[in-house]
Amino acid sequence: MNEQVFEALGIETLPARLGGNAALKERIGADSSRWRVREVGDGNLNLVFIVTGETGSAIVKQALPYVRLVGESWPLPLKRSFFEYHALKRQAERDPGMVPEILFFDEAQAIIVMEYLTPHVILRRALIEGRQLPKIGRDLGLFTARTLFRGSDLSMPTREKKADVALFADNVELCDITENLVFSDPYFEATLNRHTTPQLDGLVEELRRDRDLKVEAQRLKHLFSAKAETLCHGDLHTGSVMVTDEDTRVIDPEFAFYGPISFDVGMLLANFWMSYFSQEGHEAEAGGRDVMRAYLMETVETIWETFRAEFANLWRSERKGILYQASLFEDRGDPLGAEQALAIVLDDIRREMLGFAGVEMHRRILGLAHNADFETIADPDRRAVCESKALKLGRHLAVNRERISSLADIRATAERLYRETLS
Ligand code: SR1
Ligand code: MG
Repeated sequence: MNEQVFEALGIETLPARLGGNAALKERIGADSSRWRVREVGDGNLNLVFIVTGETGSAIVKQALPYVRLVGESWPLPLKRSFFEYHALKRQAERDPGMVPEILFFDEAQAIIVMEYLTPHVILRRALIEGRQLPKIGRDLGLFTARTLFRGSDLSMPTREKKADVALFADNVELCDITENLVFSDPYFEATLNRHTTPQLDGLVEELRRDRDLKVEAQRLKHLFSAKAETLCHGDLHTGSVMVTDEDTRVIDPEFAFYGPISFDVGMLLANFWMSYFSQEGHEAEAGGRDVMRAYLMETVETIWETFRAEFANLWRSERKGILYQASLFEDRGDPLGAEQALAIVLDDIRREMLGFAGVEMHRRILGLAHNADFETIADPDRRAVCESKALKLGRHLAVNRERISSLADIRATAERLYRETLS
């Protein structure tokens, strides 16, 4: 077979197609006639297979030339697999042990063969079940600080960073998805939008008439498209994290792009806040998930505090790039100048991060790509109660982000919104 012609893998064809692959044979066993293949992809874009042989298992992920969620009417280039591979390589260097090990990459077939994480589960699923994972706050805080600091001009040699910006600049179509689906579509009647109707109709109309909100969403889009600060994961939600009680791994960075440091952190926290509001739709009796709700708020605080602390550590120990050089501060006997700059940089990140969180909460309820936290609440009345609270917090974050002084304030606002419809 000509390996240059793309062909989607299937359960039947995979052993014959990859049976000669040395890396896969070494990991799972050489006799491909004994391989068992399951397709487990439940994301919006790709095929994902678990392949099990006599000595082990591996994941085979293949991009399709279209958006799986929508179908062949929405073509999407295979090169996203190339960006995912390169992002995984960089993340593995910047925070070792936090992404799956890559065993093999075939650019023409858009195939990445990687470590099968077991007994890990998708974090979003665990949170829907009401499971509290003890390590995720710290692990995700460290991951975001390390990958985002070490991928920026605070750390990288500028020649290397600029070459990398050029490399990832070609991930145009995936950025285009985010630019439309996150920052614009939720705020008008875009064709692929959907929401829980008629329950949310009034609120949706109100949000789409909200001039302040639309202006903020466009300011955030401007940041997303113009602030090529660091290599972002690009789609860091709770469906992109796999967990056990002891281990946390971040997967799926095919949306990787050079953007604001604040982007990944904001997307991530938004998904914990959505989980917070969705718990009401999953609890067996009123208040049954109170402990879970408190855990989610504490996890948000741990992620942010860990991010800040690790970012500050790296600022003090690894600031070797072109920005805020030590030659201007520490080397001139002015360490306080560097601390002043750090405080300002972190404050900018915090204000941007809240805005990104706000629009992410909106697009998961109003746009094309919803999340299972809300979608698995079968009763639409119950689901709409949860979603409307999340929409209101999202609006508050996006519009008031410059004035919100602490995560404690957000927690108080979220708790007030949660209690709103309780009798
Ligand atoms: C058309 S792709 C929809 C969404 O799925 C991905 O996971 C990203 O979040 C994207 O926005
Ligand atoms: Mg994904």
